[in-house]
Formats: sequence, structure tokens, C-alpha cells
Amino acid sequence: MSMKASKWWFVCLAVVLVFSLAACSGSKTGNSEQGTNTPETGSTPPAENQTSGEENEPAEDDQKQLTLEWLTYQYGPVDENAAVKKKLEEMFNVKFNIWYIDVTKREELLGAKLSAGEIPDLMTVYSSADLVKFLDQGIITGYTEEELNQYMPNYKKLVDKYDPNIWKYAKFGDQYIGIPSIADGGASLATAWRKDWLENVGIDKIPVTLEETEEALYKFRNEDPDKNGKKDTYGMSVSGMTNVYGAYGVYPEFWTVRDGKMVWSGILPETKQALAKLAQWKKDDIITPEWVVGENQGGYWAVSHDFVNGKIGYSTHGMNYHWNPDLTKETGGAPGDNVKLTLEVNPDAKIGYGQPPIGPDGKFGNITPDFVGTTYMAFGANADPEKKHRIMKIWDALYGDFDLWLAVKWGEEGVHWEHGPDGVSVIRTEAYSQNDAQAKDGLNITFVPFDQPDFRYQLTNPRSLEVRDELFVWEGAGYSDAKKRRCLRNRSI
Ligand SMILES: [Ca+2]
Repeated sequence: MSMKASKWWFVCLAVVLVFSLAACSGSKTGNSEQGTNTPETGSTPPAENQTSGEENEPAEDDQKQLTLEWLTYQYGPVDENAAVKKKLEEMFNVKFNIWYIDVTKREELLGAKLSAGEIPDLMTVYSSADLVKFLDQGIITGYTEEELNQYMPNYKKLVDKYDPNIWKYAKFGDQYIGIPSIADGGASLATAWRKDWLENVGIDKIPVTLEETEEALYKFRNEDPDKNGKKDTYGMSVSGMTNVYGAYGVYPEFWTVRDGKMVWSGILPETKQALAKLAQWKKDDIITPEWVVGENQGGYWAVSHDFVNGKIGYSTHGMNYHWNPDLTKETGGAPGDNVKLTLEVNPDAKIGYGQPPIGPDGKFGNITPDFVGTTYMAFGANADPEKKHRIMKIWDALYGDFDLWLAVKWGEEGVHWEHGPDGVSVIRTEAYSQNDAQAKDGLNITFVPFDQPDFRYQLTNPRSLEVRDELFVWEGAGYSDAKKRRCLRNRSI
């Protein structure tokens, strides 16, 4: 196998879901260290203060104006004189030629341009497999570790803070072939309980271990937790099984690295143990007979109708935010769909939040995305080192300077956005509530297509972050060495 082929294999099997990262190193609080430069004063961004250390090139001079062909995902054309575009052009002595490609035909239209040799200097690439493909086709060019350290020190620091391994997925041989993104990782699926049911069957604390969970689920089936005099409730349906597998440290639908080899988790001995437990629960009628078709009966996929309608009392269905508690009074945050609908069906229902149950060997976990983003920015093959370095400086300033980021992503306070009632969160004004209006002014993802979690947290009510940590982040939750094919990623993750 050639080196390139084996690398592709690695990229394709790259970890999307590393389950041991539930709490990881990602800070949930804003980092005020980063927003030190104010763009209004025209001060130089952090990286610009550094001199070129390239031995083989003349010292760079930002006095030379460069035209940058710029392609991010665009919801609409950007005005030639958009304020943030002008601002960045002045700060960095560049002219942006911002490409607008109808997003519904992006692949086709971009493909035609690329094959005609029209290549943007910076472009979004939507998978690591595409990155490698574009490199092979001579469409993109990479950058070195030295260039990274010199021109994007702030971005490097930001990525490293969440997970230094993120860089691995953008590395090909001895160079980086894309700028990686940081995904919103770290939190597990919700482990939701009908707390009123627990109380009704005499359990006064949310179960922690698999044994305690089992006891509660049996009672949900056998002790009339909804007190209607009928045996019409079950412990759980299909989503709760994720937690049972987690209690044995596996997830059967993922690959696992075992003794240095990639093996399908479905055949591991731990999976067999988990399946034996589930078979017993099935035999004892604890799991709904309809578990095969799932607990969602159509409509919005994230709703657990079985939970909402009081048929089961335990679920991990949907994403964790679909179980967000009602924080309307505290932060203005609306409850998650499952919470809202459960209370609509039964206003006396109480929802409790547990952790993924701890199994016989101390393992626990469920699906917990890591911080490795799936989207990259890549430098077009026509971008000479001078252009590449200028772009890196721009990127580093945008992601290292809170005020600049705020101005470029959100725009001007009072015009493009206002603070929410909590005084922390930000809300688009009516005039700029639509993507194309934001694009016209060069906002949103025109210049900052990737998430900047630290800055986003600065605009998030601390109480919301606290609640997320309390309810959905379980340090150590994980399936050891679980891997999932990146290419198979879907909405259920
Ligand atoms: Ca009943």
C-alpha cells in the first residue's frame, strides 16, 4: 500500500467520536485573554507583529496590496462596499474578490471552475477525504508547521486548547493541507428519566449504576409508575440501549481499536455481555415491543413519542439540547422539544437527568462527539506564499481578537444585532434575521466560517453553559478507542 493510500485509509477512518473526551480540556467560559486588539484603532493584529522567518524568501511586506479570491459557503452575494469587507481590506492591505456560488449547485458550479483552472485562494472543503482528493488533483496547496507557528499562533492555541489531535486530521505527510475546524463536542446524549415515576415506585435518587437503572426500569414495567391502575408502561425503548452498551464500554455500531487492530465492535466480548443483558430485559418485557421501529413515530426526528406520551420512562433519544430544561425565566432559553412536549401531554410530569449508567467494570458512556470538525479551509494552488501568509494573518486575527470577530461575524450593535433580555446573548435584528441579508453585509460565515467556541461562550448566558455541564457532561464517559467512519456520519450523531 502506498503511503498516500494508507493515509487516505487513516483519514477516512478518522475518529469522529472519541468517547473519552466528554469533559476534555475545553473551557466552557469565555476567554478574555484573547480579545485584546481593538480593530477600531487600526492596531495590528497579533500575528502581524511578527517578522518573517522564512529563510528562502524575501521578508514579506504587507505594504504590497494583494487580491484574494475568497470562497466560503455563501448564502448570497456580498456588497462590494460592505463595511466589514472594507475594514478587513484596510487592516490587511488586501482586496477581496468574494465568490458567490449558488449553494444548491455548489459542487457542479465549483467543479466546472476548478477544472478550468479558476481556483480560489481560500476555499471551504467539506471533508478530509475531499482535502486529500484536491491535493492529489493539484487544486490546493499546504503549509508547514513553521508557517502555522509563525502566522496562525492564536488559531493554533485555540485548537490546541480543545484538542491538539484536531491537527492530525489536516496533516498529510509533513505538511498541513487544510485549516481544521473545532466541533461543538464534549457533551454526551441526555440520560432522561421520568422523575415522578421514580418517586412513585419509591426511588428517591436518579440511578447511577446499571444495577440501579435495571431496578428502576423493572419497576417502571411492573409497579404502575403512572398510577392509572393499568400495566401500560415500559422501562425503555431503543435509545436507552446506547447507555447499556456504554456500561460495558462499547458501542456495537462503531469500530474499536483492539490490540492495535481495527475491529468491528459488534463482535467484541463486551458487546455480547451487553446484548445478553438486553436480551434478558427484552424477555422480561422491560423494553417496548416496538423498540425495533424506534421511539419516534414520525414528524420531527428528535422527539421520543414513547417518552412524551408516557409509555417509557427512560430515554437518550435526539441530541442533548432536545432535552434542555426550561430556562425561559433565567436566561430566555426555551425548553428542548422533548421536555416541552412531555409537559404539554402531562403538566405534572417531572424530568430528571442522570448520567450514563456505570457498568460492572466501572465503564459508562454514550455517544459523545469529540472536537474534531469535519470542515476545513484550504489554500488554492495559485496562492503563492505571500498570499497564503496574508490569509493566515487575517484568519489568525479573526479568530484571536474578540472585538474583530464580533464585528465581522455579528456586525454592528443596534444595526445588525442586539443583546437578548439577559444582557449576554446576542440576537439578530429583524432586518438582518435572514442569511442573505447577513451575507450582503459580509457577516456571519463570509469571513469567519468556523466556530470560535471561546468567543461564542462569551455571548452565551453562563447559566446555560452551567446547565449543559451539569446535565450532559460526564467526565470519563466513553467507549475506549471507539472509531467511526467519518464518511458515514449522519444526523443521529
Ligand atoms: Ca400504568
